[in-house]
Amino acid sequence: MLQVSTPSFNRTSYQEYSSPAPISLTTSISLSFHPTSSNGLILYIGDVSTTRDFLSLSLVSGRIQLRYDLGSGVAIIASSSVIPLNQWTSVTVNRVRKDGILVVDGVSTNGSSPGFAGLLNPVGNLYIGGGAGGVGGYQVSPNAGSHVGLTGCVDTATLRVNSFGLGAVISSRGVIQCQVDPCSHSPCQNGGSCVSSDLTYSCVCPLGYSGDQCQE
Ligand SMILES: [Ca+2]
Repeated sequence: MLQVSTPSFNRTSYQEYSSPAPISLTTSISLSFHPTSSNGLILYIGDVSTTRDFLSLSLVSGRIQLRYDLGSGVAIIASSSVIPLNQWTSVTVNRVRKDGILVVDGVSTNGSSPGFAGLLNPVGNLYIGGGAGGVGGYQVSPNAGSHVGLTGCVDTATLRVNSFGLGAVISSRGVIQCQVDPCSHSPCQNGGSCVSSDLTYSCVCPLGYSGDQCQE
């Protein structure tokens, strides 16, 4: 049983993490988020000072977009339907070289990036939210999809990148505690029960399971 808290973002706020796993050849991401506005950058991997390569997840007019540039052009893979605001939505991304699959609440969309490049490299840090630049902001690719940050919450405790959880926060700006009941999207796996208090939650795991979300 471990207490975890859920960050809330407001257009210019963000968290920066070191990239948690080797992701240049394949990148898989799973996350749950709770938007209160229909536009904003959710997640960004890249560093415009060293490479054009990036991978982003953003909300554009209510549709989720997965975008990446491996060095020879941008893939844009968009969810077909508009997602509801003020609800938790789960998203998974699977990229193998140029080919990507975006799954939003169980519905898949496929796409590919143009040209010959197949590696996401060099890999920059991972950011949640933000991306507006300006004083204290971080710079994103002009092709990143959204240039304002997400408004809403991201369950960073259950976020996985190539099966790894996020490490420690390197830097952060303007992040506050999410006001949504963190148990409302059932974060506990394998039959664990969720207990929320003071906007944090813990999972009580059945016998044989452990980990923050009873995932082990
Ligand atoms: Ca590349």
